[in-house]
Amino acid sequence: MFMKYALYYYDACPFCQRVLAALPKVTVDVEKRNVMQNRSFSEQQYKATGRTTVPCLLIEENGKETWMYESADIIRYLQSR
Ligand SMILES: N[C@@H](CCC(=O)N[C@@H](CS)C(=O)NCC(=O)O)C(=O)O
Repeated sequence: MFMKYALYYYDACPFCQRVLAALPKVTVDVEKRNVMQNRSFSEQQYKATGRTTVPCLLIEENGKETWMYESADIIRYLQSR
């Protein structure tokens, strides 16, 4: 099964920092997408979800996209992979 993960975040967001701090200990690769440095990430997120809240985890599973909000949920999800 093909799985890909991308974290939408920006540095000044404390909830994002919690997720970023958890990344070194998870076993999957997570691409970091800084929405302040690249507005197209924000636009993509808004088009898909109607929100620009961060952190947000994009999960791609065999072409199917799932967008997950809430730092605690994202951390729990990644730690269970
Ligand atoms: N409960 C959320 C809080 C996320 C949150 O408040 N993010 C702020 C940045 S620190 C944000 O994106 N606010 C703008 C918005 O919600 O559109 C979490 O833990 O992930």
